Amino acid sequence: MSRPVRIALIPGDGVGGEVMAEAAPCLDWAAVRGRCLEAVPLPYGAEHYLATGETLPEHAFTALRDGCDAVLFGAVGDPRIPDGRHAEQILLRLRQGLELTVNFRPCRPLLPGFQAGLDLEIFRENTEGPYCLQGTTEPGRAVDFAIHTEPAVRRLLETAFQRAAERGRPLLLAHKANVLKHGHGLWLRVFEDLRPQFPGVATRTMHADALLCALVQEPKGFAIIAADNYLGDLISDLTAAYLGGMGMAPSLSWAPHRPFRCAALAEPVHGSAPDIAGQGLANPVGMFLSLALLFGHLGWEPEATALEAAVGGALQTGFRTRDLGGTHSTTEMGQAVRSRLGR
Ligand code: GGG
Repeated sequence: MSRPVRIALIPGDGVGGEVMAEAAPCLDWAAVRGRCLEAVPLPYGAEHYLATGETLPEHAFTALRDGCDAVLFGAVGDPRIPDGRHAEQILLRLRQGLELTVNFRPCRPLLPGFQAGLDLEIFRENTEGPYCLQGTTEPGRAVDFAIHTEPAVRRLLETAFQRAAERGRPLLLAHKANVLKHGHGLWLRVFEDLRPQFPGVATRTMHADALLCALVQEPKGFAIIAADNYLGDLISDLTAAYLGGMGMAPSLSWAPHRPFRCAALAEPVHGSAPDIAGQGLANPVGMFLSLALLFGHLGWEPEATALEAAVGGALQTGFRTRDLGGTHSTTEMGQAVRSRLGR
Protein backbone atom coordinates (compact mmCIF):
# COMPACT_ATOMS: atom_id res chain seq x y z
CA MET A 1 0.00 0.00 0.00
CA SER A 2 1.29 3.48 -0.82
CA ARG A 3 2.07 5.72 2.14
CA PRO A 4 -0.56 8.35 2.98
CA VAL A 5 -0.11 11.90 1.76
CA ARG A 6 0.48 13.79 5.03
CA ILE A 7 -0.94 17.30 5.10
CA ALA A 8 0.00 19.61 7.99
CA LEU A 9 -2.84 21.92 9.04
CA ILE A 10 -1.73 25.26 10.50
CA PRO A 11 -4.74 27.56 11.06
CA GLY A 12 -2.55 30.34 12.54
CA ASP A 13 -4.21 33.53 13.77
CA GLY A 14 -7.39 35.56 13.54
CA VAL A 15 -9.75 34.36 10.83
CA GLY A 16 -7.23 31.64 9.89
CA GLY A 17 -8.88 29.24 12.34
CA GLU A 18 -12.37 30.02 11.06
CA VAL A 19 -11.60 29.43 7.40
CA MET A 20 -9.56 26.33 8.24
CA ALA A 21 -12.53 24.89 10.16
CA GLU A 22 -14.64 25.16 6.98
CA ALA A 23 -12.07 23.73 4.55
CA ALA A 24 -10.49 20.95 6.64
CA PRO A 25 -13.56 18.63 6.39
CA CYS A 26 -12.90 18.51 2.63
CA LEU A 27 -9.86 16.38 3.49
CA ASP A 28 -12.21 13.79 5.05
CA TRP A 29 -14.32 14.01 1.90
CA ALA A 30 -11.26 13.33 -0.26
CA ALA A 31 -10.31 10.41 2.00
CA VAL A 32 -13.81 8.91 1.70
CA ARG A 33 -13.40 9.16 -2.07
CA GLY A 34 -10.35 6.95 -1.75
CA ARG A 35 -7.47 9.41 -1.44
CA CYS A 36 -4.92 8.04 1.00
CA LEU A 37 -4.16 11.01 3.26
CA GLU A 38 -3.50 11.95 6.84
CA ALA A 39 -4.12 15.39 8.34
CA VAL A 40 -1.54 16.57 10.88
CA PRO A 41 -2.90 19.50 12.96
CA LEU A 42 -0.19 21.85 14.27
CA PRO A 43 -0.74 24.62 16.85
CA TYR A 44 1.72 27.28 15.69
CA GLY A 45 0.50 30.87 15.76
CA ALA A 46 0.13 33.86 18.07
CA GLU A 47 -1.78 32.05 20.80
CA HIS A 48 0.83 29.30 21.01
CA TYR A 49 3.66 31.85 20.95
CA LEU A 50 2.15 33.93 23.74
CA ALA A 51 1.54 30.82 25.84
CA THR A 52 4.89 29.06 25.28
CA GLY A 53 7.37 31.50 23.70
CA GLU A 54 7.63 29.12 20.71
CA THR A 55 7.10 30.32 17.16
CA LEU A 56 7.96 27.36 14.91
CA PRO A 57 10.59 25.40 16.82
CA GLU A 58 13.38 23.85 14.80
CA HIS A 59 12.36 20.28 15.69
CA ALA A 60 8.80 20.99 14.47
CA PHE A 61 10.07 22.56 11.25
CA THR A 62 12.32 19.57 10.58
CA ALA A 63 9.55 17.07 11.34
CA LEU A 64 7.22 18.90 8.98
CA ARG A 65 9.87 19.25 6.25
CA ASP A 66 10.80 15.58 6.32
CA GLY A 67 7.57 13.94 7.48
CA CYS A 68 4.77 15.81 5.68
CA ASP A 69 4.05 16.27 1.97
CA ALA A 70 2.22 19.59 2.08
CA VAL A 71 0.87 22.33 4.37
CA LEU A 72 -2.61 23.82 4.45
CA PHE A 73 -2.15 27.22 6.09
CA GLY A 74 -4.63 29.81 7.33
CA ALA A 75 -3.20 33.24 8.17
CA VAL A 76 -0.76 34.89 10.57
CA GLY A 77 -0.73 38.31 12.18
CA ASP A 78 -1.89 39.40 15.63
CA PRO A 79 -2.08 42.89 17.15
CA ARG A 80 -0.73 41.53 20.44
CA ILE A 81 2.59 40.92 18.66
CA PRO A 82 3.02 44.23 16.83
CA ASP A 83 6.46 43.51 15.36
CA GLY A 84 5.07 40.39 13.66
CA ARG A 85 8.01 38.32 14.92
CA HIS A 86 6.01 35.10 15.19
CA ALA A 87 4.55 35.60 11.69
CA GLU A 88 8.04 35.88 10.22
CA GLN A 89 9.28 32.87 12.10
CA ILE A 90 6.33 30.73 11.06
CA LEU A 91 5.14 31.69 7.59
CA LEU A 92 8.32 33.16 6.11
CA ARG A 93 10.32 30.37 7.73
CA LEU A 94 8.10 27.81 5.98
CA ARG A 95 8.27 29.57 2.61
CA GLN A 96 12.04 30.08 2.80
CA GLY A 97 13.02 26.95 4.70
CA LEU A 98 11.06 24.66 2.37
CA GLU A 99 12.40 26.64 -0.64
CA LEU A 100 8.85 27.23 -1.91
CA THR A 101 10.08 29.49 -4.70
CA VAL A 102 6.86 29.56 -6.71
CA ASN A 103 3.75 31.29 -5.42
CA PHE A 104 0.88 30.79 -7.85
CA ARG A 105 -2.09 33.14 -7.59
CA PRO A 106 -4.74 32.55 -10.23
CA CYS A 107 -7.49 35.07 -10.89
CA ARG A 108 -10.48 33.33 -12.49
CA PRO A 109 -13.61 35.09 -11.23
CA LEU A 110 -16.47 32.88 -10.00
CA LEU A 111 -18.97 35.53 -8.90
CA PRO A 112 -21.85 35.47 -11.41
CA GLY A 113 -21.78 38.43 -13.78
CA PHE A 114 -18.57 39.86 -12.33
CA GLN A 115 -15.49 39.99 -14.59
CA ALA A 116 -16.69 36.82 -16.34
CA GLY A 117 -14.09 35.20 -18.59
CA LEU A 118 -11.09 36.90 -16.98
CA ASP A 119 -8.22 34.42 -16.75
CA LEU A 120 -5.07 35.80 -15.15
CA GLU A 121 -2.29 33.86 -13.48
CA ILE A 122 0.37 35.50 -11.32
CA PHE A 123 3.64 33.69 -10.64
CA ARG A 124 5.29 35.40 -7.69
CA GLU A 125 8.77 34.52 -6.42
CA ASN A 126 8.15 33.59 -2.82
CA THR A 127 11.40 33.48 -0.86
CA GLU A 128 13.56 36.50 -1.73
CA GLY A 129 13.41 40.19 -2.72
CA PRO A 130 12.80 42.54 0.21
CA TYR A 131 11.12 39.66 2.08
CA CYS A 132 14.61 38.36 2.92
CA LEU A 133 14.15 40.35 6.17
CA GLN A 134 17.64 41.79 6.17
CA GLY A 135 18.08 45.42 7.08
CA THR A 136 18.63 47.88 9.88
CA THR A 137 16.85 50.69 11.64
CA GLU A 138 19.24 53.39 12.81
CA PRO A 139 18.57 56.89 14.11
CA GLY A 140 17.22 58.83 11.13
CA ARG A 141 17.78 55.99 8.66
CA ALA A 142 16.19 52.64 7.80
CA VAL A 143 17.52 50.08 5.37
CA ASP A 144 15.77 47.05 3.86
CA PHE A 145 17.85 44.86 1.61
CA ALA A 146 16.37 42.94 -1.31
CA ILE A 147 18.15 39.79 -2.42
CA HIS A 148 17.60 38.16 -5.80
CA THR A 149 19.54 34.98 -6.60
CA GLU A 150 19.81 33.48 -10.06
CA PRO A 151 18.65 29.95 -9.03
CA ALA A 152 15.41 31.23 -7.49
CA VAL A 153 14.74 33.70 -10.33
CA ARG A 154 15.39 30.95 -12.88
CA ARG A 155 13.13 28.44 -11.10
CA LEU A 156 10.27 30.92 -10.91
CA LEU A 157 10.63 32.04 -14.53
CA GLU A 158 11.05 28.49 -15.86
CA THR A 159 7.83 27.50 -14.11
CA ALA A 160 5.99 30.50 -15.57
CA PHE A 161 7.39 29.80 -19.05
CA GLN A 162 6.33 26.14 -18.80
CA ARG A 163 2.82 27.15 -17.79
CA ALA A 164 2.60 29.67 -20.64
CA ALA A 165 3.80 26.99 -23.10
CA GLU A 166 1.30 24.41 -21.76
CA ARG A 167 -1.60 26.82 -21.95
CA GLY A 168 -0.53 28.55 -25.19
CA ARG A 169 -0.75 31.92 -23.49
CA PRO A 170 1.60 34.93 -23.46
CA LEU A 171 3.97 35.60 -20.57
CA LEU A 172 4.73 39.03 -19.17
CA LEU A 173 7.56 39.88 -16.77
CA ALA A 174 6.79 42.80 -14.45
CA HIS A 175 9.84 44.70 -13.21
CA LYS A 176 11.28 48.07 -12.21
CA ALA A 177 14.74 47.61 -13.72
CA ASN A 178 14.87 51.31 -14.57
CA VAL A 179 15.36 51.93 -10.83
CA LEU A 180 16.23 48.54 -9.31
CA LYS A 181 19.06 48.05 -11.79
CA HIS A 182 20.83 45.21 -9.99
CA GLY A 183 18.02 42.98 -8.80
CA HIS A 184 15.54 43.51 -11.60
CA GLY A 185 18.39 43.66 -14.10
CA LEU A 186 19.02 40.02 -13.13
CA TRP A 187 15.34 39.20 -13.71
CA LEU A 188 15.50 40.70 -17.21
CA ARG A 189 18.69 38.79 -18.06
CA VAL A 190 17.32 35.43 -16.92
CA PHE A 191 14.02 36.09 -18.74
CA GLU A 192 15.95 36.85 -21.95
CA ASP A 193 18.14 33.78 -21.41
CA LEU A 194 15.11 31.45 -21.10
CA ARG A 195 13.15 32.83 -24.06
CA PRO A 196 14.86 30.67 -26.76
CA GLN A 197 13.92 27.50 -24.84
CA PHE A 198 10.23 28.39 -25.24
CA PRO A 199 9.95 29.57 -28.85
CA GLY A 200 6.15 29.16 -28.85
CA VAL A 201 5.62 31.56 -25.94
CA ALA A 202 4.91 35.20 -26.77
CA THR A 203 6.78 37.33 -24.24
CA ARG A 204 6.75 40.88 -23.06
CA THR A 205 8.34 42.86 -20.24
CA MET A 206 6.70 45.85 -18.63
CA HIS A 207 7.44 48.35 -15.88
CA ALA A 208 5.28 47.33 -12.94
CA ASP A 209 3.80 50.79 -12.41
CA ALA A 210 2.54 50.97 -15.98
CA LEU A 211 1.29 47.40 -15.67
CA LEU A 212 -0.82 48.24 -12.60
CA CYS A 213 -2.49 51.09 -14.48
CA ALA A 214 -3.16 48.86 -17.51
CA LEU A 215 -4.46 46.03 -15.30
CA VAL A 216 -7.09 48.38 -13.91
CA GLN A 217 -8.02 49.73 -17.34
CA GLU A 218 -7.98 46.52 -19.34
CA PRO A 219 -7.42 43.33 -17.29
CA LYS A 220 -8.38 41.03 -20.17
CA GLY A 221 -5.33 42.28 -22.07
CA PHE A 222 -3.14 40.13 -19.81
CA ALA A 223 -2.64 36.39 -19.28
CA ILE A 224 0.34 35.07 -17.29
CA ILE A 225 2.41 37.50 -15.24
CA ALA A 226 5.71 36.72 -13.51
CA ALA A 227 7.23 39.01 -10.90
CA ASP A 228 9.52 39.15 -7.91
CA ASN A 229 8.21 38.68 -4.37
CA TYR A 230 7.25 42.29 -3.69
CA LEU A 231 5.74 43.21 -7.05
CA GLY A 232 4.01 39.83 -7.33
CA ASP A 233 2.38 40.39 -3.94
CA LEU A 234 1.06 43.82 -4.96
CA ILE A 235 -0.06 42.78 -8.45
CA SER A 236 -1.96 39.76 -7.13
CA ASP A 237 -3.63 41.81 -4.40
CA LEU A 238 -4.88 44.11 -7.13
CA THR A 239 -6.15 41.22 -9.23
CA ALA A 240 -7.91 39.81 -6.13
CA ALA A 241 -10.33 42.73 -6.56
CA TYR A 242 -11.49 41.10 -9.82
CA LEU A 243 -12.44 38.00 -7.82
CA GLY A 244 -14.57 40.08 -5.45
CA GLY A 245 -11.90 40.86 -2.85
CA MET A 246 -9.06 39.39 -0.83
CA GLY A 247 -11.33 36.82 0.81
CA MET A 248 -11.88 35.15 -2.56
CA ALA A 249 -8.23 34.83 -3.61
CA PRO A 250 -6.38 31.50 -3.41
CA SER A 251 -2.68 30.70 -3.60
CA LEU A 252 -0.42 27.70 -3.82
CA SER A 253 3.33 27.74 -3.23
CA TRP A 254 5.64 24.97 -4.25
CA ALA A 255 9.26 23.98 -4.71
CA PRO A 256 9.68 22.91 -8.35
CA HIS A 257 13.10 21.43 -7.57
CA ARG A 258 11.63 19.33 -4.71
CA PRO A 259 14.55 19.60 -2.23
CA PHE A 260 12.43 18.18 0.63
CA ARG A 261 9.51 15.83 1.10
CA CYS A 262 7.30 18.78 2.02
CA ALA A 263 7.12 20.67 -1.27
CA ALA A 264 3.81 22.59 -1.30
CA LEU A 265 1.86 25.05 0.86
CA ALA A 266 -1.69 26.19 0.14
CA GLU A 267 -3.02 29.35 1.81
CA PRO A 268 -5.58 32.02 1.06
CA VAL A 269 -4.08 35.34 -0.02
CA HIS A 270 -5.78 37.19 2.84
CA GLY A 271 -4.20 37.79 6.23
CA SER A 272 -5.57 37.20 9.71
CA ALA A 273 -8.04 40.16 9.62
CA PRO A 274 -8.11 40.67 13.42
CA ASP A 275 -10.82 43.34 13.04
CA ILE A 276 -13.40 40.71 12.01
CA ALA A 277 -11.94 37.61 13.68
CA GLY A 278 -14.24 35.50 15.84
CA GLN A 279 -17.45 37.04 14.50
CA GLY A 280 -18.30 34.59 11.71
CA LEU A 281 -17.68 37.28 9.09
CA ALA A 282 -14.69 35.80 7.28
CA ASN A 283 -15.06 34.53 3.74
CA PRO A 284 -13.80 30.92 3.47
CA VAL A 285 -13.79 30.88 -0.36
CA GLY A 286 -10.08 31.77 -0.71
CA MET A 287 -9.29 28.88 1.62
CA PHE A 288 -11.51 26.39 -0.26
CA LEU A 289 -9.97 27.41 -3.58
CA SER A 290 -6.45 27.13 -2.13
CA LEU A 291 -7.25 23.58 -1.06
CA ALA A 292 -8.56 22.90 -4.58
CA LEU A 293 -5.20 24.10 -5.95
CA LEU A 294 -3.45 21.73 -3.54
CA PHE A 295 -5.63 18.82 -4.65
CA GLY A 296 -4.66 19.60 -8.26
CA HIS A 297 -0.99 19.79 -7.30
CA LEU A 298 -1.23 16.35 -5.67
CA GLY A 299 -2.65 15.01 -8.94
CA TRP A 300 -6.16 14.70 -7.47
CA GLU A 301 -7.80 16.47 -10.39
CA PRO A 302 -11.36 15.13 -9.85
CA GLU A 303 -11.36 16.47 -6.27
CA ALA A 304 -9.85 19.80 -7.37
CA THR A 305 -12.50 20.23 -10.05
CA ALA A 306 -15.37 19.15 -7.77
CA LEU A 307 -14.31 21.50 -4.96
CA GLU A 308 -13.96 24.47 -7.31
CA ALA A 309 -17.37 23.63 -8.83
CA ALA A 310 -18.90 23.43 -5.33
CA VAL A 311 -17.61 26.94 -4.57
CA GLY A 312 -18.96 28.16 -7.91
CA GLY A 313 -22.32 26.49 -7.16
CA ALA A 314 -22.62 28.13 -3.74
CA LEU A 315 -21.91 31.54 -5.28
CA GLN A 316 -24.33 30.89 -8.17
CA THR A 317 -27.14 30.21 -5.74
CA GLY A 318 -26.53 33.50 -3.95
CA PHE A 319 -24.40 32.66 -0.94
CA ARG A 320 -22.46 35.79 0.02
CA THR A 321 -20.41 36.65 3.10
CA ARG A 322 -20.31 40.25 4.27
CA ASP A 323 -17.23 41.21 2.22
CA LEU A 324 -19.31 40.32 -0.88
CA GLY A 325 -22.22 42.47 0.27
CA GLY A 326 -24.17 39.55 1.77
CA THR A 327 -25.22 38.37 5.20
CA HIS A 328 -24.14 34.72 5.22
CA SER A 329 -21.76 33.71 7.96
CA THR A 330 -18.45 31.92 7.48
CA THR A 331 -20.12 28.66 8.53
CA GLU A 332 -23.15 29.13 6.26
CA MET A 333 -20.87 29.71 3.28
CA GLY A 334 -18.75 26.71 4.31
CA GLN A 335 -21.81 24.48 4.61
CA ALA A 336 -23.11 25.70 1.25
CA VAL A 337 -19.85 24.58 -0.36
CA ARG A 338 -19.56 21.27 1.49
CA SER A 339 -23.20 20.34 0.91
CA ARG A 340 -22.42 20.36 -2.82
CA LEU A 341 -19.81 17.71 -2.09
CA GLY A 342 -22.34 15.67 -0.18
CA ARG A 343 -20.77 16.52 3.23
N1 GGG B 1 -2.43 33.78 4.32
C1 GGG B 1 -1.52 34.82 4.10
C2 GGG B 1 -1.02 35.44 5.37
O1 GGG B 1 -1.36 35.05 6.45
N2 GGG B 1 -0.15 36.41 5.22
C3 GGG B 1 0.39 37.06 6.34
C4 GGG B 1 -0.07 38.46 6.43
O2 GGG B 1 -0.27 39.11 5.43
N3 GGG B 1 -0.24 38.92 7.65
C5 GGG B 1 -0.65 40.24 7.91
C6 GGG B 1 -2.04 40.27 8.45
O3 GGG B 1 -2.56 39.26 8.88
O4 GGG B 1 -2.64 41.35 8.42
